[in-house]
Amino acid sequence: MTRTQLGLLTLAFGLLPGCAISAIAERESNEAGIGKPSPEEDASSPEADSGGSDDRDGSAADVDGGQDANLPLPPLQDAGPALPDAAVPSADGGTDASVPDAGKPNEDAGLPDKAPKIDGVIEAGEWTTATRITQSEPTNWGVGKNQLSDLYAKVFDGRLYIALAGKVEAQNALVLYVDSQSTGGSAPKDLKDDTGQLDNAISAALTIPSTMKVDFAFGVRAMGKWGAGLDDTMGWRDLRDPENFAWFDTASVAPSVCSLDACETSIALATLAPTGVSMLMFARILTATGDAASNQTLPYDAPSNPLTVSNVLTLKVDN
Ligand SMILES: [Ca+2]
Ligand SMILES: [Ca+2]
Repeated sequence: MTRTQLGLLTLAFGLLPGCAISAIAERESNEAGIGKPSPEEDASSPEADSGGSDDRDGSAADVDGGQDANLPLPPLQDAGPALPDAAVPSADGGTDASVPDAGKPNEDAGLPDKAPKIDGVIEAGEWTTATRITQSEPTNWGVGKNQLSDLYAKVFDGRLYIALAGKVEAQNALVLYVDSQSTGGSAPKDLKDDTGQLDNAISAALTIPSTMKVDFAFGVRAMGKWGAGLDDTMGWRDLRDPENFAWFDTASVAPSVCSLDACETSIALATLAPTGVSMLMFARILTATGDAASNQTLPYDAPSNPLTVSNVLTLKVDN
């Protein structure tokens, strides 16, 4: 397997003003921002979804489904079939876990590439060979409560590795959408699974480019979590059955860990079963009902209209 160091970053649509894209170079993570209300007081307005250019709007789905955020659902109530185990990546034994890598030089330069350690900590040098995108729009959902600044994506040794720098309150969800299969998938607004703490958020009222149909998603409803099995509030979902998402074990199949300010996860390419040379992805912070999104978008999109996705990350499956 060759490195992803040359991972190609393109955007499906033109970059918008203010877009901060850095495929390889490191930048300071932007934690600055001014105090803004939490989404209860300042959620994006419903009309944000109007005016999208998506020509598949004709079948707008009802993704509401009611507020289930705080219901103590049985863990397996909505679990789909457990999928076959994939190899668990080896830990890389990082020794400086307390130091985020933002702005640091590539300390792995010249060394063999290796798998990131899935521990929720973006360590110095750990993601330097990943494709990285950033955005610096201050959050309008509460500084220190709901934030999203960086997405790292890397294919290594047959697995997709993802890191998301940010945080999310328990009444919301941080979601990464992945289009790995060109022949299938859905627009999020056409997904209809409303059972499970992540499912309404994933089934969000998002308009996406007509060139994209999502097949998988990673989501989390709370920070400070180690994957420990099938988790109602964290992990990967298979969206190929748009009305009954399958889950993946957050420890053995798709290791997932969120510290208080970042999530890391990995999943086998064989599970995502990519059908092309690249995968498309984007991330949002959404209400649990999926009706509103925070203004912070990755890749960067118009902050006033976060429910319309214009820009997506293209990650090469292999080089
Ligand atoms: Ca790590
Ligand atoms: Ca697809």
